Amino acid sequence: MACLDCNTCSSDPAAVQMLAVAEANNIGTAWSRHAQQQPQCGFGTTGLCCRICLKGPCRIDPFGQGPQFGICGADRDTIVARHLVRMMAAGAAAHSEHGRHIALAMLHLSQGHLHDYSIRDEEKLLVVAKRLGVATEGRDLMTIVRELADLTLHDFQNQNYDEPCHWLAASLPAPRLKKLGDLGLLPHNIDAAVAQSMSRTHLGCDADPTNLILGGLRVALADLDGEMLATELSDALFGTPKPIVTTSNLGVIKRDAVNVAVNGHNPLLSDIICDIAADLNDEAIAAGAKDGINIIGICCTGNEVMVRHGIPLATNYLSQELPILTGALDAMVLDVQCIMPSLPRVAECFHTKIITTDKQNKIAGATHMDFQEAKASENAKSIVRMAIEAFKHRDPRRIQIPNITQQAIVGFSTEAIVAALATINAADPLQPLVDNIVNGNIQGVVLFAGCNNTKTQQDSAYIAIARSLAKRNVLVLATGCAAGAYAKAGMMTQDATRQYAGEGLKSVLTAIGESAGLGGPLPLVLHMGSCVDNSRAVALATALANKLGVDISDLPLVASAPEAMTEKAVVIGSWAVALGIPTHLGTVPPIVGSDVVSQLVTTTARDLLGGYFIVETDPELAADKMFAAIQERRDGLGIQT
Ligand code: XCC
Repeated sequence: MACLDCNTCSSDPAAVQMLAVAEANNIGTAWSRHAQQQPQCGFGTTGLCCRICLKGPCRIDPFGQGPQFGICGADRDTIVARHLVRMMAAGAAAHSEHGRHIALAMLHLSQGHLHDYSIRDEEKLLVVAKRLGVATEGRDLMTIVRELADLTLHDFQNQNYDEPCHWLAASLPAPRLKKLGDLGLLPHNIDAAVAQSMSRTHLGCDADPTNLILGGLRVALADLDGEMLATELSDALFGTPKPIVTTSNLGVIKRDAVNVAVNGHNPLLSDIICDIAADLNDEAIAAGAKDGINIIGICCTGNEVMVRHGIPLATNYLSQELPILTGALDAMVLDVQCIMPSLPRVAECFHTKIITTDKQNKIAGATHMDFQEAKASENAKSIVRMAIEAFKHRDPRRIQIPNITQQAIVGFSTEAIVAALATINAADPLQPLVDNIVNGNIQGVVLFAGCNNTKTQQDSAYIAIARSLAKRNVLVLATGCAAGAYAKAGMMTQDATRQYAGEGLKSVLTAIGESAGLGGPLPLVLHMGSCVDNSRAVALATALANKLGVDISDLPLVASAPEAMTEKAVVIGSWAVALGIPTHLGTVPPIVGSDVVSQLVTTTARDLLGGYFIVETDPELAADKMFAAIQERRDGLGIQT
């Protein structure tokens, strides 16, 4: 094992503790594998390695001394742009496949094929149905569900290039829709946008970097469509998140319980596991686990069940191997995305059962249970029973659970934020937010999204940037592994607000929190949900823009992904730019080998769309740059304070 200073790997003390266990037992983790990968390839890092055809790989000399063209004749700009577009397409495919899965579940529910699901939030269903133009008055609920599912699936099937995807068209502010439409960026069909991205980047196709990047933005907006429908339909099925108090970090694993972690992204199975867990408590107790079944979350499946049901979050992406090292994790249930293939190897050293559940996402060495929505409860029970069985094979001498937990107040969906504001002004809930932005108590809003990346110390930039901006009275929202970082670090608490918020922000969070019945301020960082729930932040921005009669690009709103890592993070950042949002990346994307592409996603994007990327690896400088972007927007709106 490459020797590591665990403190430089993660700012999370529980992760540091478990990394020492990994070192002592010679068990590989993402961090030791990162060390073994050094030095990483400079051509790949700058985007100058082309692997699109079998004549390659072709490499462009970044310094201009060696080859400047690939064998087919592609130059650095074409190579960088093509690979970037392919990353966006993969990200869009991932999010929208998740969305399709939910939409199909809705369809099958309406057809009477699913007995373990229902519409738990009828009000939400009716609101989104109306927004999408589905008639609701006096109609049977399942007829509405059926039409909404059909309309949603049309976004995957429409062949009329001039008809934009329904969810985008029904959700974005009019000026933004017009701008995107005029530039030809509104996708008509999510699947087609992904296929066209792959097709235009094939050898011998689109070689114009500008045209390629514009195509990339079209698929990025298709990704947003997929995220929107995934979020909204999941809310209808499983409930719209409301504020709830829970806990986070590895200390949520209980010595005397059967611990079952749900990891991945899709709530279709994990939500049912949460439902049925209590039914099997007696079996767990009979097996010797006096605290019964303990469900915990990892990554975005963790976020889904955390914001809806208050399930404790054990950890975020990068430390997903570490719960196994506690010796007390009995099963980890995997669905899709951001799952490390190393999990079965780590679990081999312990008793933990690793269970894959999606037939498109298997891992060698894991047990596969083919999850089917039609048998959801039955499948969920079998999985929990596997965990109970595994519990019997624990080695009590190897149990080391870090005694570290943090409280986390989570569940701030757009609806929950608006409801909290409505306790101040029922007739016009957004007005208090607008008033406080205008009077300067709130300077602006930042959305933290995105992953963990071994290129930086886990979670530390999230924490540093958020504290710096909160001190300057910027309201902080978070999703995905960003939200996981804040939950673990105790930044989703009322104490964090008291400690880190600037005076203006603190007064607003306190007024809203108290009026909403929280008995104190709102937490410093508002947990909006999983990665697809970045669409919630778009909904909030849209509501604000509509209220003010402006475009999203006029709002004092920035986004940040200090540890961007996946193709999904690339595509989220890209649609944020397309919506007009200045978007910070704390890891350097593989585009720096092309000045033309770098220019396109910064200066040109800004001129055309108002949004642009800010690449900055230093957290303090990043906070300064985002704050400056917020000030620029305030100036644009004529707000002087
Ligand atoms: Fe990134 Fe989205 Fe994955 Fe976490 S889980 S590593 S995409 S932040 Ni959503």
